[in-house]
Amino acid sequence: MHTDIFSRVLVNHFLMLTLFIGIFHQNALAHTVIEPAQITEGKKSENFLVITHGCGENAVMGASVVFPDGLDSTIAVNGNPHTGTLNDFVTNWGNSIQLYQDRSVFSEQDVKRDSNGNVVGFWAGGGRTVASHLYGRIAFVSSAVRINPESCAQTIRFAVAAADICKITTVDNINADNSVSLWVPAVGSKYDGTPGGHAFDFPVFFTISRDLTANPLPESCGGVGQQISVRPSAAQVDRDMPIQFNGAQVWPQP
Ligand SMILES: [Cu+2]
Repeated sequence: MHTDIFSRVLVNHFLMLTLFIGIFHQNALAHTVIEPAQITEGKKSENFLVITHGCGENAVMGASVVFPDGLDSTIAVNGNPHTGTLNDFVTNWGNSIQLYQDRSVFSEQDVKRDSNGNVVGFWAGGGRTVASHLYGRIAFVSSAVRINPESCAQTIRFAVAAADICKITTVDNINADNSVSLWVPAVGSKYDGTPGGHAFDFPVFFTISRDLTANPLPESCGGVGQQISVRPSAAQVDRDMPIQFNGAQVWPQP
């Protein structure tokens, strides 16, 4: 009887411990990010998309990345909806991203373009995979972005949608069986993921900060800069997330 209770307590403790280690382990894992996550306006920057884990135990076979195009994006100023355009805060956002060709991680890659022909994202995939416990990085460059000198914008934070793909499925099945890891702003697209699921509404952020020396705040701002946030529209995410290769959609499965 005594041993029985003792062993039950022990088993309970062991379960608790496993649970805690599980939770801790999940928190200890980094999410996929852009590094550096913050750059200064007016300066070109060398960046990486860093893939930080697989989909559960599944290795990553490719990644798809979409930046808000600024055409039909949702803009907020200090958290309040802004009805004007992105040009009110950034004067040259279109075509700010270019991908480096580098086959050291995946064998194929290309940029994604909007209706104006501007690069709005990129993908990489095929060849070998990135092991679920290792990091992989995809190099890109961002050109000198300029903050509108007449605005009070101090930082512009872009919510970038990214997917690490471990299994190719149709769009209806992307959330099943550790097929993808999504870092997507939940804007109502097909790539929102599952509420409460891994990294739900936890996009990859890319922030441009104002160069307060070269581009000081106008006096009308009263010395207080604004935080601008830019999220892509659901229509843009749905249009730009799929990967086209040689004229055919290869992910999600059409
Ligand atoms: Cu994660």
